[in-house]
Amino acid sequence: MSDIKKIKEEFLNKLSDKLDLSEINEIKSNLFGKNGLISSQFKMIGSVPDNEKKKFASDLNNVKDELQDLINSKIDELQNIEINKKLEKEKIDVTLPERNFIRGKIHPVSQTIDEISSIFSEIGFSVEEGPDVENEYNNFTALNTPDNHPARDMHDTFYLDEKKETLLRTHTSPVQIRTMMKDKPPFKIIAPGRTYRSDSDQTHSPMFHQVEGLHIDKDINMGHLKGCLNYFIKEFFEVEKIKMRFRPSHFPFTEPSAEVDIGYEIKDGKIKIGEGDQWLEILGCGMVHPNVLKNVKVDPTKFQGYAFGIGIDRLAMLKYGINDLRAFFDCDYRWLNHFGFDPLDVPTNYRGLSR
Ligand code: 2NM
Repeated sequence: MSDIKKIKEEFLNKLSDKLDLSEINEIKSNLFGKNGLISSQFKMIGSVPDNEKKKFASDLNNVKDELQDLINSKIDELQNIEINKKLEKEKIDVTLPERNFIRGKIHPVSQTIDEISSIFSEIGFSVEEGPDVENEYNNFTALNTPDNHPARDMHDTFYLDEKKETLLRTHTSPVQIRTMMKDKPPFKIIAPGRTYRSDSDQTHSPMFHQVEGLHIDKDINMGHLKGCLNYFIKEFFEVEKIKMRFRPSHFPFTEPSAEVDIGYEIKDGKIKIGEGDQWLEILGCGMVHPNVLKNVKVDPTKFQGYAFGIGIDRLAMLKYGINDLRAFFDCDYRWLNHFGFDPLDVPTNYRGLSR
């Protein structure tokens, strides 16, 4: 029997056994690898006598094709079996109902902060943040608040040490102080965040939220302040026109200072902002005191501007018809579910500021 025939018989026999993929691959390389049996036969064609060459080559090609086909079909078969096994194991029944899951809600205060940030960012304000734990200097002294000022009293401020050097910030003004100390004017920023005062009743929570704004540049005056606040209130309450009045007031860090009221009325048990003859106090503001600017190394003869402070929690209550402040921070899941905002349901006035 010729070598070619022997190879064929031997391997047809081997391939009739039950083999796994690695065994078949081994046979494949024994035959067709670089020094495989078939490959070696091909190298021998040159030394076959001329009159036998044609038949030798033709037989060799036939055997090669036959064994190759057989091996490839065996490999295919085994791979299919493996794929089917995997499919069987990983089968997903897409007709099953989904598992129960709870989608969280956005807290009304977070929603309101996002809306406020978005409204101010449209007129060029950027958002700054700072720590809740502040030092006495940034919270009071830099803000022209004298040692004997009632806001410094233990009954109003949460101090964190005996010497009254560290405290929980009572407003977000220290963020403005930090920003003015680290950068150069002009400044056009808002600072939203948590603030703390030793106060707790129907309308006061010891932790509450504030947004303060600051615009410092050359030739900024109270007219700019009025225009800015007028724009903000209209945007926030989504009304075309509002009634707004400035009442003289006092803050150590502004001169002159004012409190701002907006007009409203109750119609069908609902509050309407911008109409009626009732007044609602919503913020404090003024022109930044020259002493504050000096404290942060800004020359008050070259730069001046306005600042304002707004309580966020009450704005949220007004806009979204929530009447009990204390429920805000109870973390009652049912309350959150009712008053919270669906993260996937975007309100019409929400300008898409990413959190
Ligand atoms: C208010 C009222 C008036 C205020 C002042 C400053 C700073 F840092 F620029 F001096 N920030 N915020 C300010 C002024 C805050 O809250 C009722």
